[in-house]
Amino acid sequence: MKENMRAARSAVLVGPQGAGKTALAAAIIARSGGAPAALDAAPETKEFGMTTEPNFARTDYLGEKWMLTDCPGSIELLQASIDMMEAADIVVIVADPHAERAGTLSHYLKFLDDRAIPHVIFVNRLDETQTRIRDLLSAMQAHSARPLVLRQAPIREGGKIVGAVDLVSERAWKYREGAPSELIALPDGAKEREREAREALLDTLADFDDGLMEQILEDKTPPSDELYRLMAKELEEDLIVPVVLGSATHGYGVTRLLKLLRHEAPNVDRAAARQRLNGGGNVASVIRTIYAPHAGKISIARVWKGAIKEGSAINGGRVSGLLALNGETRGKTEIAAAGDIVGIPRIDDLHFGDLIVDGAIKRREPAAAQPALYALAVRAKNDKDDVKLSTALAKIIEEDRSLSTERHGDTGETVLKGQGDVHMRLAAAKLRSRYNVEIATAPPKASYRETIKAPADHHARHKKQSGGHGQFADIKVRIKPLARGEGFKFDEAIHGGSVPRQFIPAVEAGVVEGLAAGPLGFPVVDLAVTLHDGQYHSVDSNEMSFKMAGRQAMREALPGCQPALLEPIHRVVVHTPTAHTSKAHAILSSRRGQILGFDAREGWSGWDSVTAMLPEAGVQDLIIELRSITQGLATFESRFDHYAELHGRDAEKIVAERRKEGGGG
Ligand SMILES: Nc1nc2c(ncn2[C@@H]2O[C@H](COP(=O)(O)OP(=O)(O)O)[C@@H](O)[C@H]2O)c(=O)[nH]1
Ligand SMILES: [Mg+2]
Repeated sequence: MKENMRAARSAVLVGPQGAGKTALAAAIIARSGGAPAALDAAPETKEFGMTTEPNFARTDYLGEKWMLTDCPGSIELLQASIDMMEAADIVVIVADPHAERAGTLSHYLKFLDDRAIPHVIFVNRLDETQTRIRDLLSAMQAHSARPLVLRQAPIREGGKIVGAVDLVSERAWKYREGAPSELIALPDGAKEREREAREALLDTLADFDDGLMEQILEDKTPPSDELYRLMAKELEEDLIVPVVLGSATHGYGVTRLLKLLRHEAPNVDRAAARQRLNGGGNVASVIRTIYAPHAGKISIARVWKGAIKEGSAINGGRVSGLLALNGETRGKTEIAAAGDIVGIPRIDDLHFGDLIVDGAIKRREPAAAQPALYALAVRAKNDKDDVKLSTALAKIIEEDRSLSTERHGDTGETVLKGQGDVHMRLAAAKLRSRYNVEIATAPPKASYRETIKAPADHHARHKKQSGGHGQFADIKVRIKPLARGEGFKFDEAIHGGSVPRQFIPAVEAGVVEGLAAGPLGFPVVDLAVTLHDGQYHSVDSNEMSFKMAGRQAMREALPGCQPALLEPIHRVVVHTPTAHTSKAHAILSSRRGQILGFDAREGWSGWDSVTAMLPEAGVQDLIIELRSITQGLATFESRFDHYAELHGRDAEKIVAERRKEGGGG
């Protein structure tokens, strides 16, 4: 690398699935003259027909180095885009040209607005549509806190877009298939529209610059280079969002985009400052982890300052085989300098978010991952693969932090949690193709409980005579229902030592054991048990005997206390674009949800939040139904709130299922 070469900049491509991100990344590489990169080489890409993990590539454009990251578009893989955007110098949102699909940009726009990350929008696929750019722009604007600034006005012939006018230079370009556009005279028909659009652009720029405002008020025309300078400054400060036009597969608008990136994308120090990465001479951070067949763990890091060199040490481990990433190809490199994105192989101590400061790992708490929206109980189809499954799961979870596992406290199931059914199927495909483990999945069981509705007095006697010492314990207990949420209470009212002090804790322990599974087969809650009388035998009584008596008392008495099933109820907040709010209501109601109310979603224009109490059983595949009616956009938060009694057929079904599994009496 030449000493005076500008530090590499990172452009991250995000946007909805099918918008053309991968095609645009390929077009950028081709147009800039970079070595073609095999993008989408992951084995799952074919099976799922989409980008399934970020593609890292690099190219040089007019002597400047670019790190390109092409992200998956599926909303279920949003985490990858979030993590990549966080470390970007500039984000290119690749947009679908249809105004009615503008909402698909909202998750990206919201994140970028909140984090003040510079971003531009590339409206793709303009070869295919007759979309009015004005309508599209206002539809997209509804989802952006920052003003969108159209940088080009389309030139049409017979309804088709054939070129564009740059609204700053006022030069017109005619698109050429797969080649840089041709400079043409501005067609008469486009002049009026060009003037209007340019005025809008100047007005928006002037909103953040008094000097420009004055010039406009005095009817002066600012020079182009002054406008370009302002544009770059306002983009760097994330005050405006430039919008450009084109078609990735035809190569339209690609040179314009490259020039915009070249002149206006900020340097690496801005992203470093945004992440408060000061101090240290050589600073990098881990932005992703991958496990490659044969190569093992590769920590993908971005260098923010100084360099990482082949042969240097990280926490005492030697950096060996530093990798330049270009699509499927991972070439060896000697050094990664500021701005570069590089693969560091086999340093097991490195994890997502870690900083590497002068060869030492500094752990940093990463931003919270996307909350889980969907879960499945998983097990290896073949029992002997159990251990293999848990190691493989740990690896795919390290690669994708919106995936997690949990051991279900009640049922002992391993539950895999993620963002939706595609995410789960992708995990299963990875386990199969990369780790050779087949899994079986099932909806996880809800955490049912049971309680009692009637009190009882019970006398239990545990007695056994077998050779030498016998066992003897006799207790009388009062059992009483408690209010919802009060749990379990035990006390004693023993007079005159009918049950000796030292045996009372044993009675309690036995009762607790007896409550682990009640007559319906579930843990029993919300009841009080009072030990008030009993008998003992000076030789045959011991702790074990009293414990047995406590357990026996519960087993015998509870069926007569009107057992009742309790189901877990979650407080659920569904976030949805306003257009779908009433459908979200309907979905919640159809799942026995009780709507508590709805409101505008805080910080999201054009969105509502609907709050409801929803049985846990209705939370399980809620995201699938919600997405199917909201262009995949709706999401929700959910947390356990309370237990509520469940009667009738629904309850009977659950109890019957539990019996079939061998629980309950
Ligand atoms: N007609 C047309 N098709 C495009 C354009 N850009 C991408 N495509 C096609 O749309 C499909 C999805 O593109 P892809 O780049 O994989 O989308 P991604 O999910 O955003 O990465 C592919 O078949 C592309 O060839 C475009 O500008 N015009
Ligand atoms: Mg793609």
